[in-house]
Amino acid sequence: MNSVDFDCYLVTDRHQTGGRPLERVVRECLSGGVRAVQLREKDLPGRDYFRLAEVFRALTDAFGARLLVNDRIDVCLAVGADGIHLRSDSLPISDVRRLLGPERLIGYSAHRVSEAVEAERQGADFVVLGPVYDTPSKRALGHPLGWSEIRSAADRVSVPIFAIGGMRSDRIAEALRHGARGIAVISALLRDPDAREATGILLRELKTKRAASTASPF
Ligand code: 3NM
Repeated sequence: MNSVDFDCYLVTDRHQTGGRPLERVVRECLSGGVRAVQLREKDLPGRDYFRLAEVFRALTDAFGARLLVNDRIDVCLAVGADGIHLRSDSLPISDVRRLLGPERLIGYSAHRVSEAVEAERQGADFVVLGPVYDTPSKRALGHPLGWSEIRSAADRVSVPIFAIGGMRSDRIAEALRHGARGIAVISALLRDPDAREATGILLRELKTKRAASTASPF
């Protein structure tokens, strides 16, 4: 149960859908094949976040997909989500593991290699590392990391690493080449007028490039 069985991690931001309801756009992504969604609507009050999480639990269940909730352990438990996604200002990973038990997934947002190493040590199941490229919502984090940080994190931790920040289909080959398990995305899918089609393109690219990167040289 507690396994990272996806390589494209869709992160939500209802402000990036061009006025379309978030649920509708995420449904399109799920029907295009997305297997894991992180509900991340940081500006919603608890009650609204919980209600939205209920809707997303039903939606992801209908597609047999994973639902992870950003930061809110109470909301994660209340809606029966598959996991939690933590960040540096969340409760410590090891305490969350104690609260949630071994079955639920714990993802962690890291911004440098040392944080990825520490997240694994504390019991995270996977790490999202970025921003790899410049991305408007993350300029406060400073300079983009570039691919070398993904490479050194992948060399130092054994949990899967997902590259985030400016990920698009034409950057998948680089992500995999630098040791990432996959990518985490917002705008590449949520901003696309045809999110189902965009998801299909992204997932086909992941599959093709993964097959190429694991092909035997002989
Ligand atoms: N976290 P897009 S970058 C939510 O570096 C988020 O931790 C980041 O959006 C990090 O796919 C980011 O549109 C935004 O670039 C990702």
